[in-house]
Amino acid sequence: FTLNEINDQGTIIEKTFFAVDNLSFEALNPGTILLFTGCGTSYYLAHSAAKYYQKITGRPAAAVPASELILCPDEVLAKDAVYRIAVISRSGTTSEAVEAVNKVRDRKNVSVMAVTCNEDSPLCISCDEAIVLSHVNEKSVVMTQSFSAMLYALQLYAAHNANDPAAWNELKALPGKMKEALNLSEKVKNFSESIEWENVIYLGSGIYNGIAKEATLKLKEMTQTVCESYCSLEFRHGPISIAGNKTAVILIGSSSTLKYDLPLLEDCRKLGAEVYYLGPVLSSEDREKVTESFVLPNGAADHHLVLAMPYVQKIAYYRACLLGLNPDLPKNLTQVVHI
Ligand code: F1P
Repeated sequence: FTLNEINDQGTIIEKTFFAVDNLSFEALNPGTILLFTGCGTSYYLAHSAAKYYQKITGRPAAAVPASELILCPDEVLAKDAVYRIAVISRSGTTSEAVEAVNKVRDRKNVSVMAVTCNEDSPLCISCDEAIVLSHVNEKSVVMTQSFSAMLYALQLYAAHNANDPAAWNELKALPGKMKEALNLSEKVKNFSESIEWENVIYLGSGIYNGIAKEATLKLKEMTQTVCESYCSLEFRHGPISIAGNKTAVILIGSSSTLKYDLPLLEDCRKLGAEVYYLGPVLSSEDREKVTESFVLPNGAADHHLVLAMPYVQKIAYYRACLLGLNPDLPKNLTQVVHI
């Protein structure tokens, strides 16, 4: 299922636009903190969703694993603040996500919104509002198109709350660009099948940090490769000691931070690592600074961060095939975690 679900993301993103466009949302007080939460992939999605929401609306947002709301709610939720908690879960049945809602929804400073692909789930039933993407019906254990669709839906939600037609229009262009990205991302196959690397580091800052985290998780889930992710410049402060032969460093970047990020890649290269760039097109001078660049479709902007997903998902998928692993049957994992 996995490759089909990756390759179907153009259609899924298109349907997601219409699904969200048809919804109406409760207006939020500008002081309300949007707290995004989930488990695993859905938690990494929460990272990028929170950064994007804050950037577009100018309102406070953060991300926290659902388990932290269960284990230490008073360290997460301040008594004097007002929260809208967006609980993200493909299945809507992950027990930590459901229990987190039950634990905090009776607080008078908290309201809860479900973001899920399962309309009939306990999560939907226990929340005040929901974004339901019933057209996403993923069979695979690993989440691919559901990540892209739920992140995109939350970006549309952010543009709606910001009352920002320019952002909305940029987002509206995503489905077409996604179809292009699915073709361009085939270029990662050579990289995936290389025997030059054994360990991978994904770097991404701001809205791209959640993408870098999820890229790492995909590779771990499908191939059990040793891999880590960092906010890009954090890598110099200690973790760089693992850069060397057999390490691939992949920056998921934005044009606006290249003047900081490319010197870091050059430093990693001097230490023996192979360095890769995934983002909007580079100048010919900058292209020389990396081993290879995986270029997003023309006109890709920060609004279109979801376009990086087919590339990182295919890196994991093709690597699994090279190693003789079945991406549909990842080791030690089930589609839903119940505790
Ligand atoms: C979240 C999740 C996945 C992970 C694994 C188990 O599920 O933790 O991220 O890949 O397969 O489930 P959900 O709450 O989004 O349904």
